[in-house]
Amino acid sequence: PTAILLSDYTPFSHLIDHVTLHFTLHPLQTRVSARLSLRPNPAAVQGQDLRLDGENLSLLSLALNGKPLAHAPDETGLTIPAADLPNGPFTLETEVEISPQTNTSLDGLYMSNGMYCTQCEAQGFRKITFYPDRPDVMARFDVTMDTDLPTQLSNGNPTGPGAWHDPWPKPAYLFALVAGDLVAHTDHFTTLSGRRVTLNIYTRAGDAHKCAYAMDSLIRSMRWDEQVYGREYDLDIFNIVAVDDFNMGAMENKGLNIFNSKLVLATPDTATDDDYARIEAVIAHEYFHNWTGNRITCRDWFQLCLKEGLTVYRDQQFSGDMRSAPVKRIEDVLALRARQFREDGGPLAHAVRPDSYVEINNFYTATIYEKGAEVIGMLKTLVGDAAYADALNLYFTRHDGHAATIEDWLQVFTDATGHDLTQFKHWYTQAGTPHLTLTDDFKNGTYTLYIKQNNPTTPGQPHKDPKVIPIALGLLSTSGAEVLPTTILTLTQAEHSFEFPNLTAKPIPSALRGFSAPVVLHQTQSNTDRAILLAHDTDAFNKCEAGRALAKSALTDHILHQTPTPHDWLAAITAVTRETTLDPAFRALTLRLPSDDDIAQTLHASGHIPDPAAIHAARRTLQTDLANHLKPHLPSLIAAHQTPGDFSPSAIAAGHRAFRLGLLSLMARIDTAPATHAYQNAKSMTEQLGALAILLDNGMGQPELAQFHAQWQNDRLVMDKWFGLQISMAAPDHAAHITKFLTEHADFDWKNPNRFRAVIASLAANHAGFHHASGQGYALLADWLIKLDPVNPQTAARMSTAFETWPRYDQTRQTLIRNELSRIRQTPNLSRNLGEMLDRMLG
Ligand code: BAL
Ligand code: ZN
Repeated sequence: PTAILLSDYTPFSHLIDHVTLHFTLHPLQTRVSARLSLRPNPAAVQGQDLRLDGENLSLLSLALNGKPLAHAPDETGLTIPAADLPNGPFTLETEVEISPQTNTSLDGLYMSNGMYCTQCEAQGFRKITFYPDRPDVMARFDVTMDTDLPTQLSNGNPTGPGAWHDPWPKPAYLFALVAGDLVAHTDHFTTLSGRRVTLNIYTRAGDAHKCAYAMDSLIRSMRWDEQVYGREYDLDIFNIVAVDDFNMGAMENKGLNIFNSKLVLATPDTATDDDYARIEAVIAHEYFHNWTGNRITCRDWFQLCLKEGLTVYRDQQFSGDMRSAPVKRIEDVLALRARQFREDGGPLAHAVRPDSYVEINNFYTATIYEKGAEVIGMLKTLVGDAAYADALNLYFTRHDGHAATIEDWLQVFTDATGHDLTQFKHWYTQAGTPHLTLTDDFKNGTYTLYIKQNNPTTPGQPHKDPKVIPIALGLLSTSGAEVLPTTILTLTQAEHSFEFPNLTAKPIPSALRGFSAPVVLHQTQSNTDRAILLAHDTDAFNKCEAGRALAKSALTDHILHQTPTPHDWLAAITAVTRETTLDPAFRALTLRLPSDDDIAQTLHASGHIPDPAAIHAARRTLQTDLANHLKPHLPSLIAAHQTPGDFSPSAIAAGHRAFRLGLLSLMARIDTAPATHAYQNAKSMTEQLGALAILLDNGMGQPELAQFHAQWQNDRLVMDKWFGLQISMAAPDHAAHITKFLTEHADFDWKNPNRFRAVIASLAANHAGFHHASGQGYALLADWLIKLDPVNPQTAARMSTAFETWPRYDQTRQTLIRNELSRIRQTPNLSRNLGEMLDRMLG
């Protein structure tokens, strides 16, 4: 398949003023009638053929201005030759037949538990009807449907039973239709200007009581977007539907968001605190898309970060405001490093705005989303909060109703703030994570900081220019006093030096406060300085980061030189753990050792070949040493962080639970009885699952696992957890075996993406198990990708990223992985999705 290039963009030949769709729903023979009101696009080359996209559609009839046409479609669409097209407005009518029941790709119109539903982003609409399936073609839609099912939903406002009118022009990827036997959890929201909006969350009967938190999150999101961004909702109704079979997390279709049910349904006994936090974030994310994505959409799919980066940035701000902003920032950065730095450092590295793709669904990545959000955070730091607000207001007024580009976005900032963003644009066009090296000296009362910037090569981009990098810096004295409050240093060149005069002694730098740029920082810091930062830094991110730096140096020293666990780390962590003035959520994060994959990434970045088994062993040794060091304090701390009374999903209550589980996990290195007791007395899924994880991690928990199954066997979302936990907590020697065993379980419904991910992604997440020297983990993943690909290519391609880190490892593992990648590549009729991923990984 040929690559699509950004440089090939041309406007579509025609504009579509209006679309009327009628669906006669049937599992195997759904009929879709479409009437498109078209006219030549004055901005396009005149006299072109009309090319409509279409896949797996049986064309039943075709007429132009009421006159039948005999053109036959090809594999990817339908062409009406220019000779048949009027010069002015005209109407094109088509009728097609499709089969939702047999559509296992979960893309286009498909069925899930007897419900009809759609997923059209990025290119699913072409599986529903012949249409220019590209985001810059925006039209008003009217939709009607025939079905016996009582719940009949589409975009916009209802105009009658099963009839919907969407007054806002939209691209086809925002189209949605749902028909099912569903129940609604209903509430209302009155907007800033007094519009009363009906809010519904639709679920299967029996799940309606699990929607309260999602509804509360939606109402808070609507209010927040008015207060912080001045954005008001623009329809009479806002519907959300929870679907069990869904490739993504959720989808922002205009007025009809469709959600993976795991990101809607929550009760204290079935959802963990992490689930609650994700539900809040994703409900907000999809709602915020109404302005950043829907009212202003993307000109083409190369501009995906225009809506995704900005909307992630907005949902991160929202969660920070709803919860603890510093804790949220630490969590976001840990996730960024785990997913995006990993991607940026391997064969799948690509720019935030790529300039070529084979399959756009392969670009819904951490780089587009999370690095896309970081770039916006840097822009805000560089221009300042007030100028950022001005720029966003200009963006909303200038581009409302349009399909925009990154150039438009940057132009708005230049026009609103006067900043020249020519060099800043490299963040959008050049892939890879910058590495910064910090050195310093102190002479005659002047402290000098030297910063070197290095931008490693990435596939297809051998040359990189220096980037604009905002570094938030503070300086501390050796007694922990702040001698320089946070100051922004802006790098523009490969090397810089910054001088700080009039100091009485050499200070300790606290660089990259708040993680002010998505870069890897190399600095030689003594453990003494790190301990001072951990104890005294006023920046919560760097305070936590100092603890991680201590832990990482202890771990890498242990792995590379068998150095015993250093006392200064044990003492520093103990002090933070016992510091009652600190937020328990923060203490829980500080207590958590870097993950195995993080240590592997760190070792690789410093020129070492990571040994997964050695990393795993070292991490356990350090945990045990920390447990023994903290032992006298553990029982009282564990008792102090019991959350009394009724369950609250608040960040504060969740922080206590997270901290207590962290302490129980350490305690279990010495004695598992408290974890068993915690399991038996759990009052929430967080506590039940957390205690079970601790037991499994220590080779215990078989009776609890059986009890858990008996209790939850009828709850699909909880059973996903039961499947996943056994694999993610499995000892390295057993992980592949347990995974294989669970894939033979009667409840392993591998066509359900949540269940598939629960099992297969958990194997990939068990670093030492997946990378076991036997290669069994690699072979098992490859077998399942081959099996899933013809059924659900999007999910198969997504899961293949488990292999993206192959260049990190030793020659034997590299060969094992490359052999598996080649084996998958040789499978006949491999999808374009998985094929592209394998080609990029194989290089
Ligand atoms: N647009 C796809 C799902 C999301 O990012 O919201
Ligand atoms: Zn999004």
